[in-house]
Amino acid sequence: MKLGLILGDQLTPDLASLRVLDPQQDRIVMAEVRDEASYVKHHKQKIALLFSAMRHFAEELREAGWQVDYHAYDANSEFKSLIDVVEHHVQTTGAERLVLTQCGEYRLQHAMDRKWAKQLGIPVDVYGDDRFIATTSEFADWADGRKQLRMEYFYREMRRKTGYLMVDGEPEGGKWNYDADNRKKWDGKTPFPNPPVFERDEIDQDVIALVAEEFADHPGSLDAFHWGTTRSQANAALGFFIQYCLTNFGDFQDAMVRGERALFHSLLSPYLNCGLLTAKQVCDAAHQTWQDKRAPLNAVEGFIRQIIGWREYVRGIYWLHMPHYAKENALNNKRALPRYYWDGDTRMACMSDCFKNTFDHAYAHHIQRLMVTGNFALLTGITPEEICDWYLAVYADAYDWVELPNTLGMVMHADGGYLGSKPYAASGNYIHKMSDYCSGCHYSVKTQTEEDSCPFNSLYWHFIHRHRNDFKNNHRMGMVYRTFDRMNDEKKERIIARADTLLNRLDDL
Ligand code: FAD
Ligand code: DLZ
Ligand code: SF4
Repeated sequence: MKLGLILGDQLTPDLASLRVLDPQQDRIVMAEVRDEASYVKHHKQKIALLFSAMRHFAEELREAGWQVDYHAYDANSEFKSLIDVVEHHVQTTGAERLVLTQCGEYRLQHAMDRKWAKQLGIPVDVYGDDRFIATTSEFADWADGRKQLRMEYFYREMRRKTGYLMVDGEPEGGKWNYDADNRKKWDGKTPFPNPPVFERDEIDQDVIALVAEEFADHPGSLDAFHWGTTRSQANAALGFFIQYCLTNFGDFQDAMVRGERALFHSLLSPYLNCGLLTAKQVCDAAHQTWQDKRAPLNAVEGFIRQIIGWREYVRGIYWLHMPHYAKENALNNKRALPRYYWDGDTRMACMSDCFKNTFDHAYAHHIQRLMVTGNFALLTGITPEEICDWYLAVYADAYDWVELPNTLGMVMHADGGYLGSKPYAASGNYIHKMSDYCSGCHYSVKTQTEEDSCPFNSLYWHFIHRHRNDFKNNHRMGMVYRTFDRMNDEKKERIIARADTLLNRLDDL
């Protein structure tokens, strides 16, 4: 008899490990445990979503004929970690082997590889996670010999592999990438669909009460807990996106609008990452929309690229370079994370709106993460470890394999430009161009050195100035340095002095 361990982000019926187990003979174990629920201070909604989705999945498995032993969270349990639970079950069931699918996170996979088989006294069989489009070794082969990686080239391989938007070996429409069409500010007219709000069943209610009680000191609120927790709700969320959002997804992908949490984004990442939806299912649905002529190419290509391109690419980088990737700090940052990343209280309107979205919904869309809260951390030189822990804690979709390369690589440029060629540093001008935040802000986006000048403006030039040496060989930064050098010395000095003042009182902004 074998014991199959299913982790919280493996809630998929045709998971590799389930395919090799036999419901007649083998048993499944799933467990809510302290160590997984608190290795960072996960947002309350992230824990509630995961625990409830796990409990629903256990039901789904039982209905399909599996014998499932489920450990609900108990703060006083003698079992604090997954290995504690598994050890207990191996002893009580007499299992001869433990079977599982490769963990999403290095932390857990490494612990398993190092000590589980020895501690349990039985073999541990780990199967590759084939819910992803590319295997980790396929990615490693592609990356082999390349000094710098570029998502675009990997993405083209994935287009060829999947056949999405391909016609006779060529990209649909003649171009691989329609990103240039996807940078519009919101037009102020196109109405935003209201994201679905799911009804709560008894399992959800139990879990919400449990999280409120046991994780009261974790960030975020449970008041607007709207995430789906079952496969059918996740499917409904996908259907909603395809029907009401995809058409405008491309055009307004980079836009930000005050008080609007999702715009035309899909809100599907938590389901993809915990296994309630698969990448193939989501991309098939989007591709079908294109084939039925129900959405434009820039939208469908942009959406599919995020999944078979970016999502797969960051996972590849993660597994190729862990564990040392997590320690990289190429820009030698030393500053602590400002207070408002945890309490949300700042006069910067853009940051305040992103924090509100984050704490109310365990969500912020990509440009909010990249160009507002991420950009600010980059410009102010926050230590990569602190900002990575923050992103890992506060979002419902956050798992180390996807959060770390996005934060450490894409946002913080702490891998020295391995993941992306140029830092996404920007002044307030970019935020002003893409949003309506600045009109309602305490600070003025038009000026740089006044008492009420937008902090992003001088901090941007401070970043450029202090990292001249780091970027001296980066051709994509040449133009920025030429602009800086054309400023007269007095102006430069005033900007740098203003930024220094801000850096000395960051918590007060
Ligand atoms: P949409 O805009 O609707 O995009 C569709 C899908 O594409 C997403 O659901 C997601 O699966 C995928 N996707 C898009 N961009 C990326 C990307 N850069 N990397 C990987 N997948 C992508 N995404 C996570 O899933 N988990 C994280 O922990 C995470 N941390 C991030 C941290 C930072 C600093 C940044 C800049 C980005 C991070 N992202 C993360 C990527 C992206 O912001 C989210 O995937 C996206 O905002 C999720 O919302 P959505 O489902 O509405 O996405
Ligand atoms: C994120 C999370 C949380 C909050 N809790 C659990 C849990 O109690 N049990 C579990 O199996 N998984 C949980 N997860 C997801 C895990 O952190 C995730 O499965 C691993 O990190 C993947 O390597
Ligand atoms: Fe953000 Fe600056 Fe605009 Fe205020 S003025 S919203 S701080 S970019």
